[in-house]
Amino acid sequence: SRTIVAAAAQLGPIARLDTRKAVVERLIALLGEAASRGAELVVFPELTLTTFFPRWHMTDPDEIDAFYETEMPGPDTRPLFETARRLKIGFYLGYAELAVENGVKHRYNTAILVDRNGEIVGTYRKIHLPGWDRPQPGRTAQHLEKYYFEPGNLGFKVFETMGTRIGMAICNDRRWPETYRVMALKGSEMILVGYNTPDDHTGHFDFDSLTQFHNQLSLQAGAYQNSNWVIATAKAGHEEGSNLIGQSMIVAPSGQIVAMATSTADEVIVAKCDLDMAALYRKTIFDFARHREPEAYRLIVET
Ligand code: CDT
Repeated sequence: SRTIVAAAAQLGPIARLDTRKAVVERLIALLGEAASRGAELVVFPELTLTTFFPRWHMTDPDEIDAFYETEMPGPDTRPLFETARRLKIGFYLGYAELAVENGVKHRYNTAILVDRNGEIVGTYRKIHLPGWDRPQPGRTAQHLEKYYFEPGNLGFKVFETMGTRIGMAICNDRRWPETYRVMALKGSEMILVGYNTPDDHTGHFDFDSLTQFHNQLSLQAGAYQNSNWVIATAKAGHEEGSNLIGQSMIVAPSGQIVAMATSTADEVIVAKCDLDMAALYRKTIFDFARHREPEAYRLIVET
């Protein structure tokens, strides 16, 4: 059967003053460990290169710009690409992107897919941006993704590469069923997700105390209901006063978790993914062509 050995390379906290160079050294170490355990594809978190800066309300443009990448790879990230090429390992990397489109600056929460030759073969810009576009009074921790980013303009694409069909999502996207379904309808077999999830992300203790359960629930349901492997990777741990959950995991198309991180530090988890498992569910309970009833779903896209 067709298989790919995939890894989630969870990162522990990144401090505000940590340099890109120091972070990339950690990524290279994780890549090396993943390769030594047989991985062919490694998934890094959302906004991998810096601390999770949307927790702060910054107003100085230079201070803000310092968190974004204007080229990929750039001088700091090139060693990661070179190592991946040498190890023949593909990767997913999330970062803050400052793009100039038609002469206008745009800011996106972005992930790229790099193949085993070190070439960028796919780009995704986060569509579901959680939080607010201005600071919320009374909250100790802010979540200002709508202030720092605009919604992605590339849709949910599926990339044929590394012997499979891969889709990408970023953090909050994983909670929305539409994310997985659009890519599954395009034939994805694997969905890669990086995330940063603070344990107080809603500000309501009743919900926040269920944060890890909701992480698991979303990823397992997304995998099963869409017959996809899901590789989900956290940035975790105590980061600048925020507690980010870990629980990086690899979920099979059956919805079963086949590997999960046990720490909130830098940690690699690996699983051999049988890609034909995606087809198995799609030929049976989730045979979309035979069983879906799109006429009954119109409201979902009409409102
Ligand atoms: N990064 C990200 O999208 N985090 C959200 C939590 C914040 S909601 C205000 C998530 O869905 O995990």
